[in-house]
Amino acid sequence: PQTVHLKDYQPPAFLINQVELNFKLEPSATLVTSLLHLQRNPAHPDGRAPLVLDGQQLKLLSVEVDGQPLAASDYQVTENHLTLPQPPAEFVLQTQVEIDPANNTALEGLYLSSGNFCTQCEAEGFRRITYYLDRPDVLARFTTRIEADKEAFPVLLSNGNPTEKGELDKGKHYVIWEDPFPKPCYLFALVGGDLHPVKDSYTTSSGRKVALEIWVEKENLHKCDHALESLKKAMRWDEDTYGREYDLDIYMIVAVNDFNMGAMENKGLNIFNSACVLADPKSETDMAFHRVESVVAHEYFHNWSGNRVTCRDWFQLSLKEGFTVFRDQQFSADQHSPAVERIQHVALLRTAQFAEDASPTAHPVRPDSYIEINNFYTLTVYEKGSEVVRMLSELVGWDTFRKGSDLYFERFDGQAVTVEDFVNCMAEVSGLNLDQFLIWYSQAGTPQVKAEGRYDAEQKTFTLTLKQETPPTPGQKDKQPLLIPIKMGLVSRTGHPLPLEIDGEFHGTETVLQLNKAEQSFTFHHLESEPLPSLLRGFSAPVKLSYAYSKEDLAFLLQHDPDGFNRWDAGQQLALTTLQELISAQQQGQDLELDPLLINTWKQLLEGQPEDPLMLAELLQLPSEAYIAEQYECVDIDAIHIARDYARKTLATALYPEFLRLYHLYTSDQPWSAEAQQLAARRLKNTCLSFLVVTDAAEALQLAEQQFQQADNMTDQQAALTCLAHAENNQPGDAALQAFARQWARDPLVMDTWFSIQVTRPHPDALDRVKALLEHPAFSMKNPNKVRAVLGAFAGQNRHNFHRRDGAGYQLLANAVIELNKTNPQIASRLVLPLTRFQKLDDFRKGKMKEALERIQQEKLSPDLYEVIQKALV
Ligand code: B3K
Ligand code: ZN
Repeated sequence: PQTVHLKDYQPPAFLINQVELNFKLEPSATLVTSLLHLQRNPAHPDGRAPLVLDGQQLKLLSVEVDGQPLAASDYQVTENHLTLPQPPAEFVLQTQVEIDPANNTALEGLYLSSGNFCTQCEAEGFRRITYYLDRPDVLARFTTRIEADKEAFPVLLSNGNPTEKGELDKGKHYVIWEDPFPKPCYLFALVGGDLHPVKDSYTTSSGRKVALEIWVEKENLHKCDHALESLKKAMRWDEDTYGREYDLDIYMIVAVNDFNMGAMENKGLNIFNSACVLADPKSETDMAFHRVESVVAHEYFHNWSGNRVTCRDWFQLSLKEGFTVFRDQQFSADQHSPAVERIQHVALLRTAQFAEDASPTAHPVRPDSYIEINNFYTLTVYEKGSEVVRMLSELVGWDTFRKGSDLYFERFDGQAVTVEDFVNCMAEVSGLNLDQFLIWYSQAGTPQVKAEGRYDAEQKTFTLTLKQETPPTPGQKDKQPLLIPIKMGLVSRTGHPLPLEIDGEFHGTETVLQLNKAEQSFTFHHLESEPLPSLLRGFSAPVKLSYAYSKEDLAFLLQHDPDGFNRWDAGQQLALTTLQELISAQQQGQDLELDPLLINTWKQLLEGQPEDPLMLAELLQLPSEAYIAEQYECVDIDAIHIARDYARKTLATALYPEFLRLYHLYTSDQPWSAEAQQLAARRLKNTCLSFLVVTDAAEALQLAEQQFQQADNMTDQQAALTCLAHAENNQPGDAALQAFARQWARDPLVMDTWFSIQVTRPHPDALDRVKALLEHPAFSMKNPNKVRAVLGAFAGQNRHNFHRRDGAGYQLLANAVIELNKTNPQIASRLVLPLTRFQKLDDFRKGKMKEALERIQQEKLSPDLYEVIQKALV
């Protein structure tokens, strides 16, 4: 396979002004006729370059230039290209190809899902539909005519506005769609099937009426309200916050069951994984409701950040993804609790993205080379990319950031641009020099910031010294200092925010320090007594910051830090330090004893009437095993699991009455509502229940069983089921799992959670359960949601069982990867990642993981897997 490099970018040799597509849909033999209005690109250096179109797995039937059939000697066809060596400067090219959607298991291009036609073209799927210049910097106007059997495929959709439809012979019908906005082909979409709409409308701020439609299978019609409401909220929010209005007369969302990722922002016709659009309180949890809202918003926001202004090449992916994730996070923060939203995003970043940064697949937010671009839809490009945009917004301030985004959308509307174009807009409106800031896009790895504080009682000064260092990553040994914004404050030992005076300048009680050298000191004046620093508030930069706090300091900050995020983080650090003591004890064969400081701190949290129950539920989450592992150079899987498990049980036993009191306080017999207070109550109550059940007390198991049976909503039912299925005593859990499967057998999304709950069991039989579930009639390797629910959840969320010393977990995963390599390379390449994270494990496990990878390597690999495995095994 070939490596593509950012430095080799060249503009396309030809431009396409207009595309006319004609589809005759047949499951195993769809005919695609395409008319491309081509013209030489004056910006290309070679005025005689051939026309090289991309195409994969296409059966070419005919080629015509300006209406004249070409002889076979006038063009060349290879596995991936159709080449016209000497085309005219301006002409119309017609090609006709046949494709086989029914056998398309890769779910890229045109395929069938539950009998319905749908497409996925990002990043390079359009070349599996027809010959084309499949690159994001070729923007064209599309007209799409779709013809199909009317009974089997009554609904035919594509981008833009419907302009014509009619009946044809032999029970066929057709529809024509016209998209007035020039777009790259990765935003093309087509749907044909037996689907049903939920309809609404939205009036934009300038008074245009937009039809809104969500298309689903009939049995899911009752699950669309939430997505529809979310869409309207997102449309309003983007007008209010970014001044961005929707531009077509219709906005459609289609739900499909087989989808490689969450959703796709195709112009005017989003296609969604049904898990990211369907939500009903009886069958979906609060978490699923939140996911639907944020994914609907994310795809909607792409209409500007991605579609109207798109990427020059795929290296610029974060230009649209990082910015759009930032926008959807802002949106969610405005709908819910900003602190809790921030906590959850940071928790994901600090475990999964930091782990990626420390792995063989580490790459910068803007990678500089790839073999398979689908491998780069990563946490680094999305989540770290969003952090980079967030830092920009903090550096220039919101009002200026908004001016910069206005300038960006106006200046580049209808164009395909680069990360520099975006950052330059911010530099221009702010007057700041952002050259050093750009390193965030090109340098991989998680920067480490060591902070030290020194109080001088005589001078009444506090000096904060910050040192930054980024560890080497594959292919990038030497790292440069970054511009790191450190939002901070000082807190007095009596719990008050202190005024900040640096070099005679006053900064109120909170400031953003700009760390831009390897080492820098900041001195704060006029401090009567030794303060406690509160650093990296709101997680102002995606770095690992360390400061030598005592556990008492952390307990104090947990109570007194004015920043909500930092209060939570102090609690996490306190728990982490305490857990690390247990881990050492376990490793040295000593008895485990939990520091009473943690118990007492939690006791205080649990007493009285909580001010913010949602936040309290976050404060009561012990750091995950994955996050604990992040702290070590050499990870002891078993000690981490044992220590954390012990801490949970000890806290649960010591604070049983407190958990029980809060459980009852937040249990109500009111019917389910989406309202914030109720949502918070459910989350806190279910957190308490999970601690109660850990004690294995009969009373606690009974409460869980009762909640399981009586719940009128999936949040409560699923939480109780998880408690039961993960309890030490198998019996009530097994009964509940059976009852649940009987109740929900016909709902595939609910069955996904049923699978996941079982494969994340802490018990030693987890792997056997996984094997059994792979044979379950509701499981299918062809359905990505099922693969993620069983294999993804096991490898990702059941660490100590996946990392069993006998290597059985690795073998199981390798077998699945080998199977998926043949059918769905994208999913195979995702699923293999846990096997590549062996750097910090013991030699024995390392050996077993590499063996599993080497076994996969024996296969004829797709470029996707080839790239990942080759990086892991160098
Ligand atoms: N842009 C799509 C992701 C496409 C993934 C292709 N492998 C969804 C999104 O980020 O909104
Ligand atoms: Zn996106």
